[in-house]
Amino acid sequence: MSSVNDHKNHDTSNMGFATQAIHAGATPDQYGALVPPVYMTSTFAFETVEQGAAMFEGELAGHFYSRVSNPTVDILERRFAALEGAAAAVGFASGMGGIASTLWTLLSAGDEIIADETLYGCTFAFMEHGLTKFGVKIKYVDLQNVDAFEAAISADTKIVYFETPANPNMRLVDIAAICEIAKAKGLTSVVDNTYSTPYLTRPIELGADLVVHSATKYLGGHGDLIAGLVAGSAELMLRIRVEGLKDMTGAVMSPLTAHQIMRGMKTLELRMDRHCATAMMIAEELEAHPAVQQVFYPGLKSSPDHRLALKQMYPKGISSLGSGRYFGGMIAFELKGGIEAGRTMMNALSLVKRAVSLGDPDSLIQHPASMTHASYTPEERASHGITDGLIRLSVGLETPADILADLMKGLEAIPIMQGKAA
Ligand code: 4LM
Repeated sequence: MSSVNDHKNHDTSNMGFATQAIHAGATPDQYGALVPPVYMTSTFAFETVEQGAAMFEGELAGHFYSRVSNPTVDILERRFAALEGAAAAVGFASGMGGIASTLWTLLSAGDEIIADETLYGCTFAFMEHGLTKFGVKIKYVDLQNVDAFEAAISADTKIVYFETPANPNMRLVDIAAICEIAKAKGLTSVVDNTYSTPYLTRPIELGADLVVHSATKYLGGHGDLIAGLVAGSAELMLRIRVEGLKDMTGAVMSPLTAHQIMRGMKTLELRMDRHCATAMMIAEELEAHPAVQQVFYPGLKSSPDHRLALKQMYPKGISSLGSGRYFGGMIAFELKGGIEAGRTMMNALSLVKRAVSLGDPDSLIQHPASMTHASYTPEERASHGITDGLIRLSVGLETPADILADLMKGLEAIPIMQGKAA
């Protein structure tokens, strides 16, 4: 197998986040092309039969089939690994492709995962309805409670898995505290860093073994692709590539998608600064609005996770010019009139689009209980902390005052705001 990810061509490792997002992993081509060529090829010719055999044996590095590795995807993988502070990374066809490839590589029948109570709906469905079909056990634990996590670990536990901030209710998990226990107990820790991005949080530096992403979101950053990325040690990533990706899911990233993600990542820091600054402003405005019951945003002083966010989400020493308000671009909130008021509000919006997904330049709003988290039963949602009245907003890159004005127009449409009964 090719040993991609293990060579350095252009050492940017001591440089800033934005520099790495633009340059890390670059391999100059024969023409000096600034943007890496898109190698749209399924296969690669061997010079000799012996050379091909050596690549299949893993004795010789190189690309031989694009389900295993591809030069364009390889540059993205090395660039992304640098951003996450990881030794290696692998690209996938989707976030779910990366999560499935990772967990199928690491688990066998009889093993147990401890997962946080709040997970993206399809990740929950994959665990609850997919992995369990193959004899894997799932234990859901509130991972904000470190003692409960330690107490839940059994002889069968192999993995601890969580999102922070969690989709959709914005709960934060203390990565360092959970991963320290995981390490001491011999578990593999897997953190879904989609909401934070490596600009705000680098789980590997905090002790995590693996970081998974829906690259569909902030990394791609333009709402025009579906992709996943996973980062970790060279040894784990090679296993995930040759077992989970090559043989189990085949969920391979297209070289064209890798090109689009690299274009998107060049502005990740700039975009995140704007997402964060606008989201902070909107969270404060929503919290002050009479129709709003509660806002869930770690940047708010009222958030129970604010202190942890200051510790875990602040890109210390990385950004030289940022806004200083770094709590991500996602907000969840509930209205006093419940989901009925929520439907009225969302249907009255015109700039902010009613759509799932997140991290796009376009502001997006959706109702988790009937959309992204509809794969939970109502009882499961209740016990996993996903309320029916919750509304999720992905704050985009439009002019901040325009996003706010549209949201205020939506809130004004609620009967309670017009003096009528809610
Ligand atoms: C959504 N999310 O929430 P792909 N991990 C997290 C996610 O939010 C998602 C995935 C993985 C949404 C999609 C409709 C935290 C997806 C899965 O969609 O397979 O790239 O990622 O709106």
